[in-house]
Amino acid sequence: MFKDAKFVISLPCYGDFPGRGLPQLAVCGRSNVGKSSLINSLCRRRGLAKTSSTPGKTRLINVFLIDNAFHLIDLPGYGYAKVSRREQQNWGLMMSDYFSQADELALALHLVDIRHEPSQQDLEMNAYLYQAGLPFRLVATKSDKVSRSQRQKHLADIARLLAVQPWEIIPFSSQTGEGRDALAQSVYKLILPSRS
Ligand SMILES: Nc1nc2c(ncn2[C@@H]2O[C@H](COP(=O)(O)OP(=O)(O)OP(=O)(O)O)[C@@H](O)[C@H]2O)c(=O)[nH]1
Ligand SMILES: [Mg+2]
Repeated sequence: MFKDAKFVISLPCYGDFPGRGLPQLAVCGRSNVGKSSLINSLCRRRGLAKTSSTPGKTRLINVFLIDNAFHLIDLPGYGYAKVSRREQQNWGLMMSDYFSQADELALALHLVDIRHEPSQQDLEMNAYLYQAGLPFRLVATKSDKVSRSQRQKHLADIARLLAVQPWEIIPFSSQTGEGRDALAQSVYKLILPSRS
């Protein structure tokens, strides 16, 4: 688990980020998949990242400083049907702006909902991460919502569509805390090997 977390800044455009230099952990995924909840859960701080049952809550790039060691980047979610075309284009620009300039990006966490087959946009996000050669881990959120017997089938479907092995996907629940320690550990191992 992370010991200390501070909110740093909200950015409409990553190019403006003044705090360069530290390694970064980026969190991406569909709107409402549970990105902000996962951040709060990893940091054990309820209101750190704003969560909402209404999708599309996080429209800016939010940056947090974790353990004075790395930046955690909460990226705005995709796939929310009710946003205008203009906002969708704006989202695309924000993401390409981020991924093209984030030289310090050490690991991306791609979140998908364990209950659903990955969407077209999940596939596109996955293809983008592969093509850009970015190191990423898949996290299957809301694992409390599927029964034990359903879980393996859902993980196998996600793995097949997103071209990873089922055991590489981390099941996660911000409600029960499942996956939290495993995820925090692998984050530390991958982005700060000297500390773990
Ligand atoms: N049961 C359950 N609900 C969850 C879990 N994680 C998130 N939720 C719920 O899902 C909804 C969306 O969560 P957020 O964390 O705001 O999702 P987000 O991905 O940050 O959404 P955007 O900011 O819109 O992109 C909220 O109602 C959460 O309470 C989980 O692990 N289990
Ligand atoms: Mg959010």
